Amino acid sequence: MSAWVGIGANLGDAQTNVLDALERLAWVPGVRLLRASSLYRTAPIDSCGDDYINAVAEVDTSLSARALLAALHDIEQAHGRERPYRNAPRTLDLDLLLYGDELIDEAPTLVVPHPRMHERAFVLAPLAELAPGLHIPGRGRAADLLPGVADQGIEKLK
Ligand code: PH2
Ligand code: MG
Ligand code: MG
Repeated sequence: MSAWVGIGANLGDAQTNVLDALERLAWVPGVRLLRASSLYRTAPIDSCGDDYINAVAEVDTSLSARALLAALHDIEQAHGRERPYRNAPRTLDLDLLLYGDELIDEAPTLVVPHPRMHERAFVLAPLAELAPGLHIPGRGRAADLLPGVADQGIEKLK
């Protein structure tokens, strides 16, 4: 199954945390890292603290969506992720954005497509970089959704 993972960090050395997350993702049994986007510096949306570093990755996985999500949480924990309050600054956040074209609603733990991905430049821009034609079930193509979030601050890093 092809799945897309969103990666974000805005505490500590955010860039190193995101790169380390990609490496750890590639090592998860049952997960093959297919490709990763550039890194982006992005203004916090409904959050606070420093700018975020964001990226997305496509994986091929034999894991269920639930097992993949658990593996993502393990990687967050390895980075000392704390959750003092909703959308608090974080050392590392890994979100399951898409799992094939499946619609999954096991709220609040597992909702796919990620419920806010279609309104966030920090997800849509890296997605459109790798797969502009990618279809977000119920929402449309990543590249077509980008103009709707043009007011959100985002800068592609080298
Ligand atoms: N993640 C959030 C809330 N706000 N803003 C940016 N720029 N990047 C994020 O990854 C992000 C956010 C909740 O997970
Ligand atoms: Mg998130
Ligand atoms: Mg998350």
